[in-house]
Amino acid sequence: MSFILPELGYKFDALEPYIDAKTMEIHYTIHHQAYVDKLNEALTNHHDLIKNPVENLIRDLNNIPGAVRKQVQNFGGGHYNHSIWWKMLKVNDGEKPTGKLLKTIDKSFGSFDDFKQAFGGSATKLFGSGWVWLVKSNNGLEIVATQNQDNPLSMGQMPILGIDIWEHAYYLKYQNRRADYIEAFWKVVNWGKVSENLVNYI
Ligand code: MN3
Repeated sequence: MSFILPELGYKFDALEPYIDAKTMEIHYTIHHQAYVDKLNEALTNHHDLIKNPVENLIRDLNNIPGAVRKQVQNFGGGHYNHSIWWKMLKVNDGEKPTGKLLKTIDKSFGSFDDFKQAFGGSATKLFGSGWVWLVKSNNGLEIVATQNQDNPLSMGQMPILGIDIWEHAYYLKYQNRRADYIEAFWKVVNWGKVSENLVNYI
């Protein structure tokens, strides 16, 4: 057994014009595939680890042997982050959170607009490569930024929405205009999936 690239679930052009088809194709077939390949390569001689779901590996990095811990953190994180992210994306035609998700956002941030501003602000300010997440924690919902391919799961928090802030996620279409990418991101949040994550996450 080894790790495999999961189905994307939609065509490369499904998120046009907000995220372009070429970026999606490269992001999925080259970047995500590379994380999968490098994780498999790193764990070639660790049969006990390779049979685990990737989330189990990154949930407790201290349990990973030191010799491969960094690889699991980087490549396992990259594999896991992208696997959950593809499912969080869908052209939403202006749809907004409803029901329990909206109530929880209001309770944690004041309003949906306040949440968007805080999340977008965190994504704008993130230095270098990383992700910004909306996570479930003991105190309700929080916004967390992670460097590289780290995932909040490693810190005991459950990511229900994320945005990839690596340049490979937006550079072809937006170049240095990260703020435009973040603005466009709101058009492709799959709020139905985020709601599901709030209730069912792992
Ligand atoms: Mn990426």
